[in-house]
Amino acid sequence: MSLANATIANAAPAGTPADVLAWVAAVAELAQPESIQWCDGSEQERDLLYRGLVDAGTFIELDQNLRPGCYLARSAPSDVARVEARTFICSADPDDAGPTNNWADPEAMRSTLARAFEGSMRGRTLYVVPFSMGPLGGPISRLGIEVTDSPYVVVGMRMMTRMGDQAMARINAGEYWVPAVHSVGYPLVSPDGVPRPDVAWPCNDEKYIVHFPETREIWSYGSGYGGNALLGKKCYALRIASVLARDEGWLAEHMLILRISHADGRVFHLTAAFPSACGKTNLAMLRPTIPGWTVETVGDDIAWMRPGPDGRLYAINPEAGFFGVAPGTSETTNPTALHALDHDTIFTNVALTDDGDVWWEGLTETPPAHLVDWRGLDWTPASGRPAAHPNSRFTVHASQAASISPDWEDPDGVPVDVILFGGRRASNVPLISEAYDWAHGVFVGATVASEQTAAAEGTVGALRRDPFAMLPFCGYNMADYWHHWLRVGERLGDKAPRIFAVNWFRKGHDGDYLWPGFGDNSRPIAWALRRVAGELAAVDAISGRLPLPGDLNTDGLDLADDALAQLFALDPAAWAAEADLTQEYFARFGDRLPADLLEQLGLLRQRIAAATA
Ligand code: OXD
Ligand code: MN
Repeated sequence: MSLANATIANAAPAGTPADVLAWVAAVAELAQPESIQWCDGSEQERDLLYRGLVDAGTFIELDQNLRPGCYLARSAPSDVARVEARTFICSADPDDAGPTNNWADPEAMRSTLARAFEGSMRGRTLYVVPFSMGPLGGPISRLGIEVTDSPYVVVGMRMMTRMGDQAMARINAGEYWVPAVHSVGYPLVSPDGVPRPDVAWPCNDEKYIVHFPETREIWSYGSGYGGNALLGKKCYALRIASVLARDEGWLAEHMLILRISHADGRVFHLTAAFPSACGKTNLAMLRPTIPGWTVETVGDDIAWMRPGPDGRLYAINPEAGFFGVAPGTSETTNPTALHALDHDTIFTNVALTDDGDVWWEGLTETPPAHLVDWRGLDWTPASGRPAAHPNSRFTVHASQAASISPDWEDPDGVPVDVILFGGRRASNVPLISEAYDWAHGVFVGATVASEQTAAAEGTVGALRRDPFAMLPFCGYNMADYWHHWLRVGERLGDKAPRIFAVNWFRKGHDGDYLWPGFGDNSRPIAWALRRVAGELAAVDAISGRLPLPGDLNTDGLDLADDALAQLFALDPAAWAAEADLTQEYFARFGDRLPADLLEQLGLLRQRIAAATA
């Protein structure tokens, strides 16, 4: 028995199943950590990890009077975001990954990973992190184990998942679990035994975020940041779970979940998919500006949805925390998120104030006169560069949001009434429209796009498609995923949620935004809910069903005279051009494209022709 095996046998809690022991032993044999720690999720364990992170210089303790329990981490400048170009789907057949994923040959990738991971944890501790995605023991929830050499990842997983003993107990009892292996790729001892000092944010220039959908495994190397490293989030809850969901008849989606109630006692649940940078966290913590409605947060990023015993679709939030973008979060844009961060929060790559607090662009109108920026450099308003990294983040337990719903941990989930799809569209797409039926809703989701606004992203005005906001997150062929959505809809029949398209970002002739957004997004949402409740009629139009004049509550809004007309304007010529682009885009999926979506394109063309005539 190797030394690694001996350490495992000593340290593994009694009752650890043989398959878990063998897997941890195999990873340890490959990565050669100095020691192994089986995490229990306790507060004592957390306190020790936090202390170690402070001692290592990874965590800076913030002023404990201003921000009790809060810490700041600064990543390496080369490790600040998810790396989509280094994210791989390794299915046996490239067509099973499809044209929107980076495919790599599974056998070749296994050799590459074996080389990268060999000795990658030398001199470090390998942490074994058992976790549940979703409330422990819930029928929609799933288990996993991440092994990682990053204590920052362990404390992040502790915030973002149900991590520790209780998850392990279920694995010990024989429940299904997904293995996830992570290394920052910065060994502290060379192959010939020479030690080197650690750095505050260890990582590697070579990065691999790898998914094996057939064996349902995750391997991540070289990054310590966010979704690259907290493997329960995008890697498991979206890429691997989308494959589980396809095989088992449910949906793993990049969607927030809201509970919306009216003073008259009616309660609705809504899920919504938006590409990154469309204000999803703000919507997840929406404060309605119209009377009578109350919004509570069930989830801010991911929804797992399954048909329930009554035939309706039920959603859980598989996560336990929020990993949100800090810049732009303020008392006006999202007071709920802001106050969730008053205590017990991990900040990454925000700026540090002179009194030991945090700051980011947008937090206050006037920046402080002096800061230490996200790279640890002195900063003043004259520095001419952001003080916080634009993708700087907070990691906080969901229960700290005042808006959190009493339902948020219901293991059975909440029944979904409405699904929203939104992109960032300066033109064409109205503020809100309702899909004609489920298949039309799938077409709407499949064609979600944002208009590129910066030349760096490509041609300004060109459409960047982000189907179902799942472009970087679907673990298999996107066309098969659309098939799957169509099948789920058939099964739900008339119990299916109603689908709506929204666009908060439409611009007027003068180039300014037409809609105030934020809390006023409650207005089109209230229209959708009243449609579902059967209270309102609608008018059939090119993109879907639109509100009748007067049905969208605009009381108290200071809109320009023709703003509403512009927000709902549908130009047949522009829609015809967009239909041509959709046809080109669909062609990428070849004969795997569902016939129903081509049919929907045909129906769209008919509506355009009718509006032109
Ligand atoms: C996220 C994303 O970080 O979708 O949640 O990019
Ligand atoms: Mn997301």
